[in-house]
Amino acid sequence: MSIRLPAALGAVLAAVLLLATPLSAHDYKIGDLKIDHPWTRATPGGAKVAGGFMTITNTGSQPDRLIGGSAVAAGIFEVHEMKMEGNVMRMRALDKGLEIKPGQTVELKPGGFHVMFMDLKTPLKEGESIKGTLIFEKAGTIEVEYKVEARGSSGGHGGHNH
Ligand SMILES: [Cu+2]
Repeated sequence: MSIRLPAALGAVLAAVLLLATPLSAHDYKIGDLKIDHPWTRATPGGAKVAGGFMTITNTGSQPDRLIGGSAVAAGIFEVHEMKMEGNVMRMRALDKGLEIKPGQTVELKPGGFHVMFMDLKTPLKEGESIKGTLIFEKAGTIEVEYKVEARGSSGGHGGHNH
């Protein structure tokens, strides 16, 4: 890099870049784990289930597992895996939790690993944040907030039952 910017201009650019960061970005740290942007989707009236998504990175040297958690609106919280079996999308609860190996980043996303809010007491509304926890086997329990995003956000929990 041979381009030199006056210091003042550099500062302006830095400020612009900071402003460009989406306001919805939020992340958490517990022990060696970094949890980036937990989110969920608005539920149509009466729906009793919703998926929760995030990215988890293990910066340590020991494997850990996401084994549970909670969300204020949900009576039941489970860690799930979803995958195609033939033409059918199937989902199952991960009884031993979701492993995050040292140095690994695991993405929980629609159509893949996710957490499941079940027995919802209130609908999830776009723009709200719902409080909850995530429980890791080694790192312990951390409080997080799930941002509620638009109902149609990528993929879906269609095609399978709870
Ligand atoms: Cu599920």
